[in-house]
Amino acid sequence: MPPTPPVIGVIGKTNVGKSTFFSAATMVPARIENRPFVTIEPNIGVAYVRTICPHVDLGLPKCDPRNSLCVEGFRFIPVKLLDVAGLVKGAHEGRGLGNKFMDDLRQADVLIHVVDMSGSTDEEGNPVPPGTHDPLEDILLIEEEVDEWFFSVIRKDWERFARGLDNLPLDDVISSIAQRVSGLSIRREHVAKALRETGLDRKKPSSWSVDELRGFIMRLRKLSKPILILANKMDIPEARVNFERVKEALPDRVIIPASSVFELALKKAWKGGYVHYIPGDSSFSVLKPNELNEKQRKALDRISSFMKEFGGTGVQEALNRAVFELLKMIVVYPVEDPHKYTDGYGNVLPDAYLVREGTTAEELAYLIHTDLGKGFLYAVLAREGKRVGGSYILKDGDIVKVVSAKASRH
Ligand SMILES: Nc1nc2c(ncn2[C@@H]2O[C@H](COP(=O)(O)OP(=O)(O)OP(=O)(O)O)[C@@H](O)[C@H]2O)c(=O)[nH]1
Ligand SMILES: [Mg+2]
Repeated sequence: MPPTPPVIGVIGKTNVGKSTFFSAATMVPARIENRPFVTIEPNIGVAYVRTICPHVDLGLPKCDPRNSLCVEGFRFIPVKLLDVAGLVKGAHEGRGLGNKFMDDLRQADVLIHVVDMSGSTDEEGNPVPPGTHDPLEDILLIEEEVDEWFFSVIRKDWERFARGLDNLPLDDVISSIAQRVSGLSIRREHVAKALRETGLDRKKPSSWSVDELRGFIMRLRKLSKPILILANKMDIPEARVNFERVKEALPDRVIIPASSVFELALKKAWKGGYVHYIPGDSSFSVLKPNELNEKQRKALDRISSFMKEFGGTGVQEALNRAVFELLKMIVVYPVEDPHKYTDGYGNVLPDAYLVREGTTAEELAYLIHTDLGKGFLYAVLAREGKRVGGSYILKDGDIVKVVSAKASRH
């Protein structure tokens, strides 16, 4: 089965711009208002990560994408985006809209934490003058809520479960824990890594103290749901000094300056045919200057100077870095004909697969089709014209033909 797209969960305090970010990224209209708790049911949509399409450096005139899009030489590959209800302090205990909404995050592989960097919403999400609320407080508070929720879900009935693990072989301990937490999209390798890194007694899990268990679960959270910080509302002047301060306070975190309203406005202008803009570009051009009124012209000018300063609106960059940097995924292109880079029907580079770093050629064969995997003989790297074995570790941008004893048209 072709890889399922990664799931990005959008989290944040209420009224910080989560739905605006979601709409800007997916073009799915979501309710946006300047008051707390507008979103109640999660919005689900398709967003895209952007990479350079190999047809460009191969010198091919075009490609025929099937599971993705190619826009002027940029390949856009789908990912699933989830916009959930806003959080407030105490959410994991049911405050605000509480637990149910955190449960929507179970399926997420990575989280984008939208923060109102301008400080124009108070602790409860009510509008206040810009610069009067500290966004750093929000970041710590909301992430603590996520951690507490994670802890309480896994901790439930843990003692009894742990007693059953005592004296099992390590492999079985890992598998049992992995199975127990699989509903939170935690994979086996996360469990193995968290166990290794925390150095807990694997022979006697029932002896772990609550603090040790907490340490283990916090490690699991960081591995299975890494969090990128979207410094939103950077178009409001007060946001800048906050941004610098937050960056200094959290030097190890990925923090992307962004304006979701600007990205949303640009996408609307593009839909209306007013501008030429490819999501993720650092600039755009105006197509119908004479059809714009004064207000629209001014708005586009503001967006343009913001993009000049920050290198874009930040929305596409956040999606890309969440998937490529935090989730460590790469893009590979399966083909049938390694000379023409086509599938069996002559489509050029039809598929772009997002796979985890470390995926092997044989694993890719299984992703294309189970039969291809079962009969795997070798793979051909189309760019290099080179044969590789099943244990070859794929690299970003590889174009791969799988040769199998059980040939299958895909
Ligand atoms: N200036 C500015 N305002 C923004 C930005 N993003 C969102 N907003 C405004 O912030 C307010 C809240 O936006 P929403 O997208 O509804 O926020 P939310 O986080 O989904 O809110 P809830 O669903 O109620 O928790 C709206 O008035 C948006 O127009 C931004 O980048 N810049
Ligand atoms: Mg919302």
